[in-house]
Amino acid sequence: MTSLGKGIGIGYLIFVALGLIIAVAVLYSTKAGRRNKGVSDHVEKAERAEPWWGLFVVVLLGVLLGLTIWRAPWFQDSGPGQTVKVTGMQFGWLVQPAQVKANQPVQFNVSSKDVNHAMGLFDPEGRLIMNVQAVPNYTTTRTQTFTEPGLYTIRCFEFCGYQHAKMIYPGFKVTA
Ligand SMILES: [Cu+2]
Repeated sequence: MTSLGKGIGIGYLIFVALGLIIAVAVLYSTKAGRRNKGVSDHVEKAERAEPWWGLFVVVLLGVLLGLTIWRAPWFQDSGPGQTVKVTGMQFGWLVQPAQVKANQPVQFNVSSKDVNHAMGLFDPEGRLIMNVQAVPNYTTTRTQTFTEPGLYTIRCFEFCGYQHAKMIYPGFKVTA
């Protein structure tokens, strides 16, 4: 083990020990104490209401979770199922299909038929928005949601031979 690894290990142990000490201290401090004599009525009433407030919080959090979990990105990724297969080859791109819908996630499965290429994806204003290696015998997956309809361009971003500069695919269409 390197000295850095040892240091990190010891630091981690110290953190765990500190955490345990704090947890015990909190547990001890919140232990129910002996009831004071002459505690006022409204305090007792409030104490009786405590479980209901606890239930209220649990129900509220449950409702909020139920309302918002559907927006979590892992559901979006598997959503409407727009999948585009992009294959690079000397010297061009195969894009299937060449048209997708905006505002719905698109999964790109990027690969190559021969040598290493890279898929540089440009939006209609010419800004680079994605750059993925296209590797032979391997599929790289990227998910992208387009917000702007228009014609997008793919350019090769990995020098792959004498016509590398001609590997331009200008017609990837995003519809509204
Ligand atoms: Cu190329």
